[in-house]
Amino acid sequence: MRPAALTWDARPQMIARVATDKEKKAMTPQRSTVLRGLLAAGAAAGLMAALGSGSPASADEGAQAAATAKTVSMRFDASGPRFTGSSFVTAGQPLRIRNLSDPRKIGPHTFTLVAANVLPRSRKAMRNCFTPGKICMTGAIAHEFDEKTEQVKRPLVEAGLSGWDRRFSRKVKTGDSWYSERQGEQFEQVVSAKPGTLLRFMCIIHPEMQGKIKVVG
Ligand SMILES: [Cu+2]
Repeated sequence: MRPAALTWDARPQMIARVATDKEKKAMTPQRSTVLRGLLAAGAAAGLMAALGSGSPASADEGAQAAATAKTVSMRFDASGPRFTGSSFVTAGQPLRIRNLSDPRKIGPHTFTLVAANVLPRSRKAMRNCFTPGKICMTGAIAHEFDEKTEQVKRPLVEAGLSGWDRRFSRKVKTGDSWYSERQGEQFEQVVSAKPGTLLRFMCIIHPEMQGKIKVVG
């Protein structure tokens, strides 16, 4: 594991440099699958927005369609990149994640289950999220981000029981996570976490994108 982590050591500097380049040509569409560009988008657009609110996904947009899957959406608007969606989901039922934002504007997203102890809460923690041992880098490694090709080899990281249950934590360096780089893309699987669980989630590309959903019986 250590060699993989070492190759990431230069990443924060690289992100900062790319962010600067990106600012210069803000109107130039970035290559769609370049995580580097995404990180830049996160640094340039993300960290400036929504830091104060830290608002969880709370608008229960799935309530009116109780028979269908509960949904969490990835969005980007004047409030910055954020999650919106259901505040609760029934154990054993599907939870659907939708990417509604334009990757040319904000980059791709991940929906990554995380324990409270790895969630970056401060501006500084978000800025340092892509350093060894921190959740953004741990998650990128789990997704098998290839620095040479700049491709994500493993868009779906499935850990623990089948479905949404396993959270990345300080001790457990893997968890359930879905990577999306296309607008309109969606993914769903059942919630295998027990009733009573509070599932926290974040986007490892935009660390200020955070939310939580309660698992009910
Ligand atoms: Cu994101």
